[in-house]
Amino acid sequence: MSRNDELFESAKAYMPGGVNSPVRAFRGIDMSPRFAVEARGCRITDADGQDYIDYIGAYGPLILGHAHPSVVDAVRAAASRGLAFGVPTAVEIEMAKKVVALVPSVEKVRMVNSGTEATMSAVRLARAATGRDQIVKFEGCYHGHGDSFLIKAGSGALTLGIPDSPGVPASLASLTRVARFNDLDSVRTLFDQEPEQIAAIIIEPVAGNMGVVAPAPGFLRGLRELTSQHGSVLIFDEVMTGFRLGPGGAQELYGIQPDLTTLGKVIGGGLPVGAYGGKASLMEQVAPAGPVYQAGTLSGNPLAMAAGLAQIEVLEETNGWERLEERAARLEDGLAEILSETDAPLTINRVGSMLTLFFTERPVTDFDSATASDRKRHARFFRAMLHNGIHLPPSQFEALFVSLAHDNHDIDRTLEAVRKSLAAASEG
Ligand code: KE4
Repeated sequence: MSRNDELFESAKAYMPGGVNSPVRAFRGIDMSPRFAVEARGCRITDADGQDYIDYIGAYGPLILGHAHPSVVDAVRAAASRGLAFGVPTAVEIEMAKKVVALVPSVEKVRMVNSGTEATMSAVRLARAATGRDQIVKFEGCYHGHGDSFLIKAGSGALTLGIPDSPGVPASLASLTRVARFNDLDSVRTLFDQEPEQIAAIIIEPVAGNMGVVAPAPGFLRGLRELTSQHGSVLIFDEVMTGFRLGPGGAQELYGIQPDLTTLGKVIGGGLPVGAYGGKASLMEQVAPAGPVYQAGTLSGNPLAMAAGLAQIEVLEETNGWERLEERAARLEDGLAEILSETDAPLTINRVGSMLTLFFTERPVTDFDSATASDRKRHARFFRAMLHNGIHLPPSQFEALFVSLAHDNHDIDRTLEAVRKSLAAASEG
């Protein structure tokens, strides 16, 4: 038995499914997960001493790659001064100033400890600010594991949400409406059916959790117009896209200003972090400035702030976002060339340094077209890529993340592995 397998057997004895987050368990991939021992740059080493070029990047935080010296030094220096204080620190002001300076719609921001906390808090604030209870989310978008988001589209015209997990009360689920990504009519219908009932629309402006799906032209602007028209709050969940698609994230890329934005991942550099922010008129309603309660023992933790600031500063000082675009475009161009030489059913979706290779020949523009992908073929491809030294995210419905640590040689090695692995994937 390999060391990875031994560790997984041991892990399952103490943790549900042997992991602390479900996606890490490699479910549907028909093999046990690789246990990371260490990582540097774009390479990760597992418990059996195998090295891989890594495209998980901890699902988004590691935009500079693993253990970047500037980030490690910043965390080490912060740790030497204490790990947490329970009183404010100046570094929290630096992070808040950075977010306000770079994210177009954010005038005030609150740090929390995860993307889930950020989205839960943003929805609570939107409900308080509007006095309404209903929210709209989109099929295929993931906003963390808050009860109001673990909802799937119900049947029937009202598309009443129904729980997508045991433990979510039906009464709460019924306050979430589910619309279709890139389908403005599905949103208009909800407003027509229940005008003035909807507190907020929450969306990943570029979906990353059904695989990467870009907003269709006019879709985000349509949401902005509908929410403004109906007095609802527009929440952009930029936990994945924030500070990744550029300094101002998706809202800068597409020129749409939401009322609230949630952030995470990149701003923590790999340490636990989340944030929500927006117009001062909204954020001033959050305790202790206002009545909307939200709190967190380790919110704004100085080590997470130091790591996030170090990442952002390296990106700003080294033209990082432009270089990231060049690397990701090289990968996409190489994949497109390979696809032109094969009859494998494949579709590439890329926005910036987020990319998904869907095993379907149809364009992927929403949840239905994404889930039409051949998951078994994807699993064979994943296993073959791992065998060829490339660690992709273990799900058809996750994004690959290109980091600044992926150089041209790494990208070219990846493309060689894709050629070999597609052949292996096509054998049943
Ligand atoms: P966390 O609570 O996992 O920090 O963030 C939740 C979240 C919220 N919004 C968006 C757009 C997100 O992508 C996420 C978390 N992303 C997943 C990856 N698809 C986290 C990986 C995991 O669950 O282990």
